[in-house]
Amino acid sequence: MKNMCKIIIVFLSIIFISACATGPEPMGERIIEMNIKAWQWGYSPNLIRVREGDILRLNIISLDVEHSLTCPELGVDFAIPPRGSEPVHLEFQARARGDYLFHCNKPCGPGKERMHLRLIVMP
Ligand SMILES: [Cu+2]
Repeated sequence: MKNMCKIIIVFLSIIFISACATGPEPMGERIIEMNIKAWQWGYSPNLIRVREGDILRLNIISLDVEHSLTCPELGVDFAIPPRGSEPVHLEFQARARGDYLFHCNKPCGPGKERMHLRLIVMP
């Protein structure tokens, strides 16, 4: 009898898990929320992979001076206030697949040319 109960529980669990499982979400329905740190001279994380149509919600802080998150190709030029400020929030949709490079356009020091965040938008 105990074995029969175990079999029924396993069977019902499989049915429940199958009912909960979903396939890939349709384009444009995923919201990707991430915390980004900027500092002299980098971003963390510095690589983000999303799918075409995803909406990115970035909560960004600086660990030191003023920076920016800038990508002319995506029409993004977003100032990041210096350390001690509240996080700033940037939201945009990854509309087209591609490999995008964000940089800092603020005069934050001699290493600013090394500040890059790569966004890969996959099909
Ligand atoms: Cu900077």
